[in-house]
Amino acid sequence: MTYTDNNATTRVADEVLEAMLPFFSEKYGNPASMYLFAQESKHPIDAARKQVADFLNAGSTEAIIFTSCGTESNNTAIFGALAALPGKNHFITTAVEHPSVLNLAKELEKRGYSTTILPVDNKGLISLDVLRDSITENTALVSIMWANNETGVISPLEEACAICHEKGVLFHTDAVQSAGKIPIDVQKADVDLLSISGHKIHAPKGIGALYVKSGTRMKPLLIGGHHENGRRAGTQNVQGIVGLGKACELASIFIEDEVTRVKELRDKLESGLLKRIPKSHVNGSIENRIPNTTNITFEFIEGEAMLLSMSDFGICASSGSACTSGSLEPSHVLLAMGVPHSLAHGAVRFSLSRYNTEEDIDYIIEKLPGVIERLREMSPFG
Ligand code: C6P
Repeated sequence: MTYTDNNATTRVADEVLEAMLPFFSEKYGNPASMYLFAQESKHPIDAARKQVADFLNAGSTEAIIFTSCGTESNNTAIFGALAALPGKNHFITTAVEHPSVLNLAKELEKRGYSTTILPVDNKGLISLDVLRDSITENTALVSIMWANNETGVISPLEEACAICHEKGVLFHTDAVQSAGKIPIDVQKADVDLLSISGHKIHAPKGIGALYVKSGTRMKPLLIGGHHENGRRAGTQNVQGIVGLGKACELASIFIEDEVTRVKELRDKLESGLLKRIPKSHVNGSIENRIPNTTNITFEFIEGEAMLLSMSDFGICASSGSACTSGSLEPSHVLLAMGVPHSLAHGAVRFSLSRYNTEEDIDYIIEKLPGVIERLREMSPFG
């Protein structure tokens, strides 16, 4: 199998699995219990919190809340921050966010909030001037993703955050796709809230984290016991937390590989395909991108048909984000960038990880031109 769908999910690193194993059937105590056996699973949570805090340069472990996934981190950040600011009811986000933010914005509208959805240009970038002009006295929170999951385009994050702070507005970023791919320093970026997800960085599915800057007022999304310092109720997912901690430690080590070798592989894949396949082009900014992602439109092709044909050769990629696959609608991200429906339908996202090799890239470059040629012969537009 040739796996190039790492923005959908990643394989769990061997070191992560090894770190997690003792917490299934040996050290399975509930970390909230008093006896010594349970404390054996409490200390590893403290250690993992430190690993996550170090990875983000959070300064303090108190800034980290463990959640179940990126979606929960985004929901906690946005609902939680808005609930703590009842006097203000305006929320700003962008047209290219993941559904865990964009559909939440729609839900907020139903609940009486006013929302502004910032447009993007044909490279997938927001305008800082439009952001500045959109902020009102009533704006409570701005949420802008750090890197887009479909195109890999990186937002002008620090500048956007500075504009919000000048105007006294809280800033959240969905860093699910930038974590592990570009360096993240929450203190340098000065964000108030930041979401990450374990399964995008070689930890398992079912674990995520939210960074909350000290002093940021938040209401919990999940109400119940006093877990996570009263900020997220529910028995802690000890093995997942330990796995996320280890994955963060490894991500710091492998970031160098990501921005050099993985980037070179992505560039080789991209230029190899563009050279061999006529009528193909990259979607989104070429300069401002995370190093592992390329989103390519192959004209006169249905992305879904192409994914199935690629799958026959054991090649895994996606036509957009995994959670909207199966829907017949073209990607909202590409449409927001002004890509016409017909071309948005023919887009394929390849996303690499540190486990990809030169052989993977050579194999895709060898097989894809034939796949496209056959599909184009069958296409009424080809
Ligand atoms: N994107 C994709 O194929 P979860 O899966 O809940 O841990 O994370 C959600 C999420 C939030 N933000 C961004 C930017 C994301 O990319 C994702 C997950 C996957 O693009 C699955 S839809």
